[in-house]
Amino acid sequence: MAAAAAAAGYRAEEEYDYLFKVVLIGDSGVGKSNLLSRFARDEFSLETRSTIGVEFATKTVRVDDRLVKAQIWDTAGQEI
Ligand SMILES: Nc1nc2c(ncn2[C@@H]2O[C@H](COP(=O)(O)OP(=O)(O)OP(=O)(O)O)[C@@H](O)[C@H]2O)c(=O)[nH]1
Ligand SMILES: [Mg+2]
Repeated sequence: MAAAAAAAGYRAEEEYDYLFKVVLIGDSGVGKSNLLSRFARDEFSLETRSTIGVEFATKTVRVDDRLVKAQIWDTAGQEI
């Protein structure tokens, strides 16, 4: 199955050459969550709720011939 997929030019979803782990920090309302949603899902919302705790998204991009996986944490800027 894996060999057949490789022969057909497909790569498994979890496959990557490099893994980048990124943490977004900054004051509340500066746009961290929207920066992430734009990058991960190409979405933007004018009415975003303040993040509570931490959220998480991943996206794998091809850079030249390498697969780079970005694993991004989106923290809450709001002081409690
Ligand atoms: N016009 C404009 N509004 C933006 C932009 N980025 C974010 N916003 C708006 O700013 C508000 C706050 O954005 P968030 O992405 O929730 O900010 P945040 O940094 O995640 O805030 P916390 O989760 O509270 O830390 C939302 O109403 C967004 O729609 C931008 O590039 N342009
Ligand atoms: Mg947020």
